[in-house]
Amino acid sequence: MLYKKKRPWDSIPSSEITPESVYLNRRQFMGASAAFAAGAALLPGSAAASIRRLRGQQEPEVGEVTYGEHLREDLNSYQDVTTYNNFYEFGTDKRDPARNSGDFTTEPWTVEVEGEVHKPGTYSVEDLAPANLTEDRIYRLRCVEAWSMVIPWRGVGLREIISRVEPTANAKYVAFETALRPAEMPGVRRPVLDWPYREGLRIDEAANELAFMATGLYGQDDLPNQNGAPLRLVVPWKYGFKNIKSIVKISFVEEQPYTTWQASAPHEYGFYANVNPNVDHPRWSQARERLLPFGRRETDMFNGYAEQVAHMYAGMDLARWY
Ligand SMILES: Nc1nc2c(c(=O)[nH]1)N[C@H]1C(S)=C(S)[C@@H](COP(=O)(O)O)O[C@H]1N2
Ligand SMILES: [Mo]
Repeated sequence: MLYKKKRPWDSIPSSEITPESVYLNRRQFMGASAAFAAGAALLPGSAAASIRRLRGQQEPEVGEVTYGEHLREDLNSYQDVTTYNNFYEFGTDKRDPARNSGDFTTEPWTVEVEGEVHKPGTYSVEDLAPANLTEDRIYRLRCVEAWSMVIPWRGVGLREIISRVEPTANAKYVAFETALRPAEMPGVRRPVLDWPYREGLRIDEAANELAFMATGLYGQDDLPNQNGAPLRLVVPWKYGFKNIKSIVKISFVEEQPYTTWQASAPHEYGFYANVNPNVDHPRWSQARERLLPFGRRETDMFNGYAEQVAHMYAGMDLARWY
């Protein structure tokens, strides 16, 4: 689906995304891995070739990639997106999710929708994210650990899912829960976090035009397991940990829900967790970030999406958010 007009999430100039990287044309990133090409373009040819060998860079098997002709963003490579992950259920090393999630069963998959909704029940992925509503969106991902990527997702607007299940007037928040399967998830056999992984949004945040439920990436219909197959939240103005993976339950509730990271370290990880360069993590600065694999950049308020989301936080104390 080719974008007919420029949409809000397309509005970040590539000069802001990676000041130090080259401007890639669509053809280049259709076939190759753009972030790698971007990094490589800064290096002499022989160095680029040896880094490519070292990194075992592969051509992503992308289908018809339809991001819109006007987009000129340098994506992170398929390799970066699928081998440098946080998914603690499969281990805490960045390489663990890719290494340990191969046996994770994502078919069949059902999602329980419960609480303050007119249409509670057990839904399939296809019920919640039907193919005819699927679109591609390129978003920045900014981890609270101060690294970032630019990722091309495929999926549906979260508001489409919300409108299908029809929340009641009492629904003030949405809570999400990840699958918990010790037999398939080696990481949950240790009490690293309070499993199952849980996250939540205020209902207006969930209905914001940017909130997205990914079912695929890089022009492919399915997500790799390490990225949260088969269904994973993407809220690009918030720190990465809000992007809960492999969702099995969605609850509409009246009170602000329990979230795993807030419970584990309340003064380090807040419920809102909006990207904010002015509020440091107690143990490190949030002013800048490492744009993988080779970049550095200033962190933007709301990760660059202030225009679409700042209005939701009018009157709240910015300095108090973690
Ligand atoms: N269930 C679950 N979801 C999760 C995590 C996790 O450990 N478990 N890690 C979060 C963090 S900290 C980040 S930065 C993103 C990383 O997403 P990616 O690996 O697809 O880039 O997933 C988030 N979602
Ligand atoms: Mo993260």
